[in-house]
This record gives sequence, structure tokens and C-alpha cells, in this order.
Amino acid sequence: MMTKTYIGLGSNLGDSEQILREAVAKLRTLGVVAVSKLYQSPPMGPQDQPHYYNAVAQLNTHLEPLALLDELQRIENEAGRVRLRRWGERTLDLDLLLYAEKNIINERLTVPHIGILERDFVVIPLLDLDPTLQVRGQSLQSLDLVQHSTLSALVDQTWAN
Ligand code: ROI
Repeated sequence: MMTKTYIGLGSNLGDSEQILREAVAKLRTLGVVAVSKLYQSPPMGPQDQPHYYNAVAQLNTHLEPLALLDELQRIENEAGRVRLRRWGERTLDLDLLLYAEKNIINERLTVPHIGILERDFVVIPLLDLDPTLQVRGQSLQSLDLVQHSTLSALVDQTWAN
């Protein structure tokens, strides 16, 4: 069975735009992918780190949640993932945000992703992909942070093609 999933992408170490492009190319080996615009976003966490490049991919895949998580972690590792400190800079972050309408809680994975409704760098790209999206019964479009977003679009949705 094909499942519609959403993956958050973030990077603020190295050539972040290229790193995210390569990550999207690898996601395409897991199923059918559509991408949001590419954004630049001020760091959440310590401010003495570079701004982030953020985007979201919609992935239609046959993979079960934990098998998908394994693949995401493999892609992170292949990007030479470096993480310097908690809440700090990283080469590549791939977060499983949503797995259809499923709620998943186990030691490796919480879906919907914790904090999804509080982070503009997740919510705004999600809305590019589906302006009507709801999470835990909440319409993303009507969240306050959509009006007060600190995000700036760098390039349109053709960036990862
Ligand atoms: N801040 C921004 N703007 N974007 C991210 O992707 C991001 N990722 C993180 C933390 C450190 C929470 N801050 C972030 O993991």
C-alpha cells in the first residue's frame, strides 16, 4: 500500500543547498517525491550558528514507518552528517513529520513529529505542498506563526528538479 508521508529537510553546515538537492535525489529512490520551495530560516536554538536551509518533501512510499526511518538515517549518514552540539549546527537533518494520518509513538519515532505545529520552517513548506493540510485536527493555514513567519523563500519548487 502506498502511503503519503512528509519529510522535513534542514542543513546549516557545508554547501547546504547542494546537500538538500542530493538528499531529495535519494528520496526519489524511495517513492514519488514532490518538494516545497527552498527557504532560509534563522536558527531555532543558539543564535551563534549559520541560518538554516529548510524544505519539506512529500514522499509517496510503500515503506513502513521504521523502514522509512532507517532509510532517512542512512541518507543522513551518507551526507557525512555532522552534528556539533545539541540544538546546534548540522550537515543534514531528515525528520519524518507525518505518515498519512497515523499516530506513532515508540522509542525511535514519534509521528506527527514533536513541535511540528510550532516551527514555521516546517509549517510554511508543508503548506506549499498542501494548503489544506491538518495535523491533530488543526488546520496549518490558520496557525498564528503562518502570519508571523521569519522564513524567506530562496527559490521556487523547481530547485530540486
Ligand atoms: N532551526 C532552523 N531554523 N531550522 C532547522 O531545521 C533547525 N533544526 C534544528 C534546530 C537546532 C532545532 N534548529 C533549527 O534541529
